[in-house]
Amino acid sequence: MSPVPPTETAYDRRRLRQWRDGEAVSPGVERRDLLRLLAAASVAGPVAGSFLAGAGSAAAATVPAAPGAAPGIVKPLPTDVFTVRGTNAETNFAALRSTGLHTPASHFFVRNHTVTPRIAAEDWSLTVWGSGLRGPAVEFGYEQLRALPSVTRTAFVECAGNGRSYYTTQQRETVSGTAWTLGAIGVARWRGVRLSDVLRRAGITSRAVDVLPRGLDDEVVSAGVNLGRVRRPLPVAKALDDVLLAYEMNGEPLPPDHGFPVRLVVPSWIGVANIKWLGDIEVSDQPLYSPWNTDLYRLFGPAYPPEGSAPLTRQTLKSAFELAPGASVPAHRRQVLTGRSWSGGAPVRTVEVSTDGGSTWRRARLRDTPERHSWVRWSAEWVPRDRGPAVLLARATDRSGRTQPDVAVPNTQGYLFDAVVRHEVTVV
Ligand SMILES: Nc1nc2c(c(=O)[nH]1)N[C@H]1C(S)=C(S)[C@@H](COP(=O)(O)O)O[C@H]1N2
Ligand SMILES: [Mo]
Repeated sequence: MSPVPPTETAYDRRRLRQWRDGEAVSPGVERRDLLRLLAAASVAGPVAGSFLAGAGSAAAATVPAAPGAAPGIVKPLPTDVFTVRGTNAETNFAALRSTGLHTPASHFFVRNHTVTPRIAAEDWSLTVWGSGLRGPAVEFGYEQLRALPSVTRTAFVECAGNGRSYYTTQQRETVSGTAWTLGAIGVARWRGVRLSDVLRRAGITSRAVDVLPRGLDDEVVSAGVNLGRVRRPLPVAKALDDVLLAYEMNGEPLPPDHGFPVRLVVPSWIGVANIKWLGDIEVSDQPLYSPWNTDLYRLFGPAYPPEGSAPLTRQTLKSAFELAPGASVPAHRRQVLTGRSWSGGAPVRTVEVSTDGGSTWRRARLRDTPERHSWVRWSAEWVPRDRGPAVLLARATDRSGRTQPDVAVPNTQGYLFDAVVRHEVTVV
């Protein structure tokens, strides 16, 4: 079988229309609740913000976490490595300077809608079921999955809201959701089974159109609406292309916070596609919906139609310095500025750096061969002269020809920030 890769626009402008017309189903969520969420999501500003905050960042607003601790995250969160944001932990980019291409699990950001569940491999199984299968539901145990042919792939997992805070700080826009800077991304070597192998073994038919992987973590309740368990449909073309059921991260079993025993890895797609603590996969011969591809993870705002953009698929283009915000740098001494750039669209081609707020630019030296689904490390030398505030900028261009713009097109939920970030430092 040679699956047709889904295009950004084809997936899936039709879905919302089909759902509205009653042609698509959204198991577990009342139609009126989805309509409410959808209506709220279409309204720009604080109303949508507070209504949707629950699904994006409930705990950020309501649970005051102690420094270095996030409710529900199992691994240690040292304050030099992570910034806790509600139930989530953002990687401090400066802490990546000492790490390699792959982000160690100890440094990998965590995005939890609720809390990390503790699941024993012996008690776990994956159920594959639905109208898109030839027969009844099929179960796969942990050892059974591990016995299937495995593949290893380097891929980033990056939250769709990564960089969201810059819509506010650089562009003065009001957006809802967790106020990430640039550290809601990590790159790992994932080992696991091809989703396509499992779907074929389960008896997927040519009538299947969507698959809906679902996590075993708690149901998500947002503004009194129970959205059910985290789940987001994937079109069959992507599911059969390069998606993994991963059970290892950087050569070790998945840590609890990153989805033990098994998670989905959907290369180059937005973070929420990478369902952790996978429990079941519905294979459907009808288009499927969940809150995570209807009101959430679409673009709403003046630049988009009232029903929002198509559901988000691939990540965008970004660059970050491995340097603390507001860092002090000594004058008249040679600095090696380092950072990373990545794109969900194509491998990075070039990275340019400016140390004078964008007046002049020079090429950074790429320290890795750019690959799809990954980032590239880079460096640039700088001898700061004038004492006082300075603004550093890094701008990537990928092989599709896209370059990071000066301004990102706003959307109410602050997804897919792609503009060049102004990194302020002080020369002392
Ligand atoms: N079951 C489940 N899967 C999930 C989530 C979740 O809360 N529950 N969060 C999603 C989101 S929004 C992101 S960005 C990634 C984060 O993966 P990480 O925590 O391993 O970095 O997991 C995704 N998968
Ligand atoms: Mo995310």
